[in-house]
Amino acid sequence: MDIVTTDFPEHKNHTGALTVLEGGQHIPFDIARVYYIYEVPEGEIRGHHAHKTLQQYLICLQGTCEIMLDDGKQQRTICLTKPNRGLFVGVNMWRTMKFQENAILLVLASAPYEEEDYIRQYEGFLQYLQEQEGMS
Ligand code: T46
Repeated sequence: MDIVTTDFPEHKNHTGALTVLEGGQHIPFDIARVYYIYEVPEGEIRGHHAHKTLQQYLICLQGTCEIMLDDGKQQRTICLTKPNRGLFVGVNMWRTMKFQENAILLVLASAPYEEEDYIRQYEGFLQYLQEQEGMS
């Protein structure tokens, strides 16, 4: 499984740090939606789904988020601890996110919210992957 993380440019001096993400330059898709997840109880796990078409960048703005990715064959866990580091999560990838206390996860998404794009049952995800393989 290929994992793509990007360290976005940081402008740092004695007054603090600023990170910039420019559409068309740092993010490989047009950003259609931004949302962020916060006030998650320590150790809570969210996600448990995959997307059929949605591409996203996940950025942990504060604290630590562990992102578990599963492509149906392999599993990888990526620990996001820096507010200028983004993790690309593409299609057909089962994901769960574990939050440390006070973590804030920012997500840049390639499309508006659409419940039909979610696969929320793991068995259904494996079946969907098999169907996709059969079609290629
Ligand atoms: C993902 C991970 C990283 C909306 O109404 N609009 C939205 O744009 C989103 C993202 C969610 N919602 C509603 C749907 C649910 O009633 O917010 C509620 C919580 O959503 P969900 O349980 O899907 O949240 P997570 O943290 O499990 O997953 C989210 C995204 O949904 C998902 O696409 O990849 O963050």
